Amino acid sequence: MHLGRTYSAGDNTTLDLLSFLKERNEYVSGQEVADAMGISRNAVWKQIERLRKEGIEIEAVTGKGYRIVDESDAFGERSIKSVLHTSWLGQELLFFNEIDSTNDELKRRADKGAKEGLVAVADIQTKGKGRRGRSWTTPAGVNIAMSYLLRPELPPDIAPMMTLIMAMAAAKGIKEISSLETRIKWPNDIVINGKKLVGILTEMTAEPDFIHEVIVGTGINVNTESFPEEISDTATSMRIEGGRTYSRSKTVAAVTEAFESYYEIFLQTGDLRGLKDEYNVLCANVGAEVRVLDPKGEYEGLAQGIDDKGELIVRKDDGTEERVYAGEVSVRGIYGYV
Ligand code: BT5
Repeated sequence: MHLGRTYSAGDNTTLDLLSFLKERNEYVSGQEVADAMGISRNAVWKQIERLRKEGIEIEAVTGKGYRIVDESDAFGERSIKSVLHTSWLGQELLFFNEIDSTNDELKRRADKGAKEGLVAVADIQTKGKGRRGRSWTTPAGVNIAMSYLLRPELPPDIAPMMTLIMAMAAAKGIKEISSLETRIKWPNDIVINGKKLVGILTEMTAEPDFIHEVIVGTGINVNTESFPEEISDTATSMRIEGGRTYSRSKTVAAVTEAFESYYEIFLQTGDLRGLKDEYNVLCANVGAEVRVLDPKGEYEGLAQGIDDKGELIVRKDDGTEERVYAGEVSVRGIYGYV
């Protein structure tokens, strides 16, 4: 019997079983699984039941054994962990079938001392939040709501940069999974064909000179077929754009892996020096006429791209340049949403 790798019983048994069945991709008898993993047949059966509860479809045929039918729809802690290759981000991962808001859940955990790198993912949010009191819809079975807990040892003014790094990570991860070419609408949206595919909400608790925690929350419309009327003209999904469904677990993994590596580049300098060129290529506003909704006075100009701090440089008609800080103001396209 060739196993390819060794398996041991323990906390990761269910995960190992999932990888084992995936690698074999054929019927495997309960006895063979039990021998390979060093657990009893009864334990194998229990683990199979756990995977099924998580939505992973496993066929059981008398005389042949078990086989994974199609796990592309599975969305849960194990299905995400089985494809997530990060070194610290999401190594502790919470999955909720339903939660008020993944950002709020991480805030509660952070208050109790949760560590940097904790990730919360949910299928449904009952009180998903947008910015400034707006709401974010996360209906059942189709989208991703996820939040990261970060505790950078840096001054609080870096918080808006987290939104920009997240946007880059979402664009990269989505491209990897679907080949869809998205653009970033500075600071917190990912758009495609002029419609919103991803929204990002960064929240921070800090003292004047140090950060307790930053929570970066992302909503990704993956398999949504239609949206509520209020947003049907402005929202889109990977499915609508790509014409097929995509694995939410793999999308979470691809985006999270991308975030981890971008974040590490950010940490080398504590700003966006190492990322801004790549950001500016992805940014839909660059070279576009924008209206800056500054509470101190609105103005229009040509967006030039971001600087090292993630501020959007806007050249006004009189030739002077303004730097727009992501935390304070909104930017609108003059000829449309972007
Ligand atoms: C955002 O706010 O775009 C930030 C959204 C962040 C959502 C994530 S999900 C995980 C984490 N937990 C949370 O509770 N939130 C974060 P803003 O730029 O203010 O945009 C909000 C507006 O987008 C709404 O007023 C609607 O017009 C629109 N909208 C709501 N749901 C949408 C969706 N699913 N897709 C596209 N647009 C949507």
